[in-house]
Amino acid sequence: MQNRVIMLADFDYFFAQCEELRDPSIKDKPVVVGVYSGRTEESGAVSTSNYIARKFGVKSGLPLFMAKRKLEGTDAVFFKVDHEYYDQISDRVMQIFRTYASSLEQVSVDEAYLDVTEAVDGSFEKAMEYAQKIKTDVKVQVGISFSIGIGPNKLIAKIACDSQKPDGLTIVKPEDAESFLAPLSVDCLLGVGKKTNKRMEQLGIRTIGDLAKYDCQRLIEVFGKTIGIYFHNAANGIDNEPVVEQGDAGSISRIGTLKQDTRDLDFILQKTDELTEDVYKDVSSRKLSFKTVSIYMVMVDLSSKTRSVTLDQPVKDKETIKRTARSLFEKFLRESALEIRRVGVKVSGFSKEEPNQRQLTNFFQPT
Ligand code: TTP
Ligand code: CA
Repeated sequence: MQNRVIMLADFDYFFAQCEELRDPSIKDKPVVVGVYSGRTEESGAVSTSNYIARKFGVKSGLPLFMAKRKLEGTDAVFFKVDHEYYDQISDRVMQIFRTYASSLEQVSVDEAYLDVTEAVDGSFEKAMEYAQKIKTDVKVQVGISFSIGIGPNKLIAKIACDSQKPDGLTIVKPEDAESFLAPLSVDCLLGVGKKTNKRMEQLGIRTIGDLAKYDCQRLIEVFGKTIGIYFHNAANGIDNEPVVEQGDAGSISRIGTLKQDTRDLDFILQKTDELTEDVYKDVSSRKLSFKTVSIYMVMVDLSSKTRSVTLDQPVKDKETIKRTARSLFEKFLRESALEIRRVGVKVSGFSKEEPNQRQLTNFFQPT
């Protein structure tokens, strides 16, 4: 098989950068975007901040009143999240990415994998130039900067991207993968959270290099077969997951990352209900009816799964999406033992006519 060349693009301080784009006069000030819970004027948390604000210790998750305190005496500006605007910017960038990649996998509002193997003839030398070209194109057309990681697979592209931000461009050739990964802490790997990190520490595993050399059989005993093998492969830079397009012209979908890996139905549904609101907004603004509802899951071992139901008749209401997603997740959780990292909701099988009318009339006609 030909060497793959995969990129991960991750937009810099995304929500705050969008605000700077809307009003460039704030560029040299600390910029904070927050979610206001509405309880008091000050209650809520920081969604993200620009790098100037980060120098003051203001980062995602910090309570807003603390952010205000840390930025006292500066000319900091605060914004409420405006998802609609950020989604529009994101869509424009993704459209440009699409013209450069043979497949594009959008993983969140500000992150996407691009399979550029064909475009660069499998050459890592060409990939560097190609990435620069994409960066410039997006900067000129939309005005957004982002970091790119390039590697022989998604796993390495992701770690490469995280290693240099903002406006980074990091390339890891296949022959350098081992030496690139070895010194990094194991928690750079997807799926290694606090608990797993601690467990690994007890086993004497601190770096990815330690993990790569660790006996695979023993890993399987400790973490179970799927996860044990995943850790062994990941540490050795092995990842065969393809870059998969999410959705197509005939579908509307949203994907999001859960705050923590979980198998808790209510926790998952909280996220999917949020995603459903966005999907529904899109569906209703285009006056569409749909017949199929699907859910999408990325598991802790990075494998992805989908489940769907096709209804007898087209519908167009939000509750059907929520209810169907719930029953699909209930069923899925019974079938799979792994924790889930990301979830998605999709509707497809569109029609434009008013749903149900004709069928209902038929139904009531005497035979
Ligand atoms: P990230 O990519 O994690 O962060 P970022 O783009 O703000 O900064 P970086 O330059 O480090 O990539 O998240 C993308 C967006 O998701 C971010 O702009 C705001 C939102 N977000 C939240 O709302 N809450 C959070 O806790 C995090 C981490 C992100
Ligand atoms: Ca980002």
